[in-house]
Amino acid sequence: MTSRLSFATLDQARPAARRPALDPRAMSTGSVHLGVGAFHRAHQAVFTEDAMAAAGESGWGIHAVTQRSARVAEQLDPQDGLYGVLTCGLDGAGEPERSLRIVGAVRAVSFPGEQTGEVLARLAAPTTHLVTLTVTEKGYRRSGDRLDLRDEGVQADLAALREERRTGTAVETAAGSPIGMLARGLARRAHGAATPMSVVCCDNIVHNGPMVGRLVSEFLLAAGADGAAAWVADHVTFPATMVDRIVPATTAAERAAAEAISGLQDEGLVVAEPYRQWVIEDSFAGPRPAWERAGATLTSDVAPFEEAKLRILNGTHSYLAYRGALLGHATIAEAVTDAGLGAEVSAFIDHDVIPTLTPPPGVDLGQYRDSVLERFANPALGHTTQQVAMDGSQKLPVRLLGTAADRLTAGAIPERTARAVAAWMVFVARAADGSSPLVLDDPQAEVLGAAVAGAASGAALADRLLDLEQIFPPALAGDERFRSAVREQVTDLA
Ligand code: CS2
Repeated sequence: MTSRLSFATLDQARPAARRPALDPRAMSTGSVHLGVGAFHRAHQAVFTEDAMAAAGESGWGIHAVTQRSARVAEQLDPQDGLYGVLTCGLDGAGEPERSLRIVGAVRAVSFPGEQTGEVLARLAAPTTHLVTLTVTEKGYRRSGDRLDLRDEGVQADLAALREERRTGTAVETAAGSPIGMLARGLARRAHGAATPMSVVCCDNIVHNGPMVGRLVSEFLLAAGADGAAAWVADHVTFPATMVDRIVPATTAAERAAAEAISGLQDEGLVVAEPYRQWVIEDSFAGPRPAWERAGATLTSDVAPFEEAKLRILNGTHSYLAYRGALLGHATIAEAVTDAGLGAEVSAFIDHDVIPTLTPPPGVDLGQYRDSVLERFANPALGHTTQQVAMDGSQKLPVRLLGTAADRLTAGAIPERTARAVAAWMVFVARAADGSSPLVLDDPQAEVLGAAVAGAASGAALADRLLDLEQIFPPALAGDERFRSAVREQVTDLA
């Protein structure tokens, strides 16, 4: 039987598997990460480990926290936090090429269920200088731009903080939401060590850092913790970031491939493309890993990078996911290499997206488009259209609707963006009526299902979904030029 990856077996890993860049046993923990999915393990954890190795530091081990379940803890605890990143690229001849590195930067994993106390203590500790987050769009529990104070998880956290303040003793009720957990930790910090902290949002959301700062403040004020809110405003920074690496869900075949390389079983394996990018606003309240020495860009203005990435990469990803799934393509690579669809998304980027963007310093947007489409076409990746199609109600506003609004303001009709939106609508309708293998995996699935049920025509389907204010800002939905473009495109696609 193959042994499982852990400190005890690390030395038995075959030489083809790259070992951690520095000895994980010698690391101390300097940061907390909320939302330890595959993306964090393939992105920030790798940058952090490389930064520690480059700078000869060992103080940036990560205390990672799952959003809800204990699953990642079950994967990583028996492995002493070690896991592999299987990179799937192409060699010079265009043949699939895989390489494996073992990462050791994740030093502990907690899940909110029973371990909220541990996490709160870690957030309050003066040795913690940094929090990073990848909790996905829906994890922020927003309603419009604001924290949804009616959300059950947020309410549980508000009750816990009120109780802690009222009794003056630590309340460790299970965290119900990532923002609640973070704000409860920051409130303790404010009244304890009061050491400054930096909170780095790594989700695909417009102006992600400031958004998290606002939600934390709203939470603290709603809990009556005005003093903590004022302390946070003065001592905690929320740098904005642009994060990029394609990280599909890991399959059994990939676990077997990694095991064949290392000779060790790895339940925490993640899969990624070779490319990775991280642009970070240089606004830190205390020390941070030397991420720039691991290839990250520290800059005073992330906005142009963020906007180009969200609108070109993520916008096109969603377009390919919905249109591709409707055309029967299982993967993004199949969808983008479908000649018709490939041309369609290129034209979308050129005609609708690029005119809305300011090129980031040193970036040619045409080249950026080509590199994104080439990355999507990587056949070694197996990123499914169904995976990217998930959570459309949360993703559309960030990825597509800003483009549409900006084109309308400029006096142009964003026909191609309307087609992308229409593809989502038809996808929703087909997935909701159960007549196809498509799955509607979305926190708003019920609302969407009710909205599309019985829509008698393409135009009716478009109207019903456009009327959902939690997705379509009224100014956009009320623009007749946009509405009729979407109606036409839905009719065409349906
Ligand atoms: C994708 C992203 O699943 C999705 O919605 O668009 O996860 C994408 O792969 C990453 O943002 C790439 O950086």
